[in-house]
Amino acid sequence: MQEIPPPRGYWLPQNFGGVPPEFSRFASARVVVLPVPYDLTTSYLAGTRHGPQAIIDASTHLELYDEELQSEPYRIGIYTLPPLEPSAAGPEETLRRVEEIISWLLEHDKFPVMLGGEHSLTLAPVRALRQRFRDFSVLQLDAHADLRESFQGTKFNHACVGRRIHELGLNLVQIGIRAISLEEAEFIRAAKNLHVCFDHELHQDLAPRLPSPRWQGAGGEVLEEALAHLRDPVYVTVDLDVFDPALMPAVGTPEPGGLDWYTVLKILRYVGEKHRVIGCDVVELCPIAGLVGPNFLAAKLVYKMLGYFLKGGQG
Ligand SMILES: [Mn+2]
Repeated sequence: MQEIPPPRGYWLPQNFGGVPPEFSRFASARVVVLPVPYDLTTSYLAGTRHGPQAIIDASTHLELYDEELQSEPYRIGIYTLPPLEPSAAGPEETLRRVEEIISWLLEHDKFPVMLGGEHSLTLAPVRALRQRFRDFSVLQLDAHADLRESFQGTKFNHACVGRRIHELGLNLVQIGIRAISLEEAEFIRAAKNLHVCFDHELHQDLAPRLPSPRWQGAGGEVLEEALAHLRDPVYVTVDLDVFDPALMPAVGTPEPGGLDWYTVLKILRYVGEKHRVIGCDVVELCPIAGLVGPNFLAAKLVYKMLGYFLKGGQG
């Protein structure tokens, strides 16, 4: 039976960005958004399974012109996949499904953008990219190092994703870290190919009132030093709890402190200018009913990343 198309007009686009049909077809899109509503191993507040849809809903209200880049990044083409069905069988099967889809996207030369869901998902795109690129760096913006060997009975817990990435032999740079265990602190001290920029180091420049001027501007220098550890190409994973929870309260594990909007943008713009970025994800949005600010922040962050990483829609 032939499929009957709906008549033209009067339809609100239900894709990331609310992008018009000519810029949201799979064949011509450079970017493919994969929503993964999964939060099986969440340990504190559950609900990140609602994150991807909240980001897509908020994204339809984005201004698609980027005044900083003076371009319209969506013109590169953004196709949005339907939400991936997580497996009830456990984390490994869900990760396998995501890896399969990301590999398929890479075969079609798409730039993958995964929307989580919990952070354990990041291992899947990283594994898929590893099949294609022998070596790359992973930049992780996060309040947590996620370097535990295992947590609550599984190695595929959100608290272990950094460790799983690192043991693939990839270079890992973490920024914004402000909650770790003793086990993780010892691991960080001993590990190679791992650079951790702690949040408190970034906030040292809050101390210009101290008697010694040597603290002035230290945050910027620390950031620059951390980013110098990245080697091409780069995968970027943003756990939204990297932000100050005053700005981003809608996360499962909020931590006081954290980065502000413009510091995160500065980091991402720098990475897009200096490096070839091969994919990214934004994870851990746990929407709060009636509070749309955090959802919109997450949606705008994704769109800013596309502008930075794909050269304002040119690359
Ligand atoms: Mn985190």
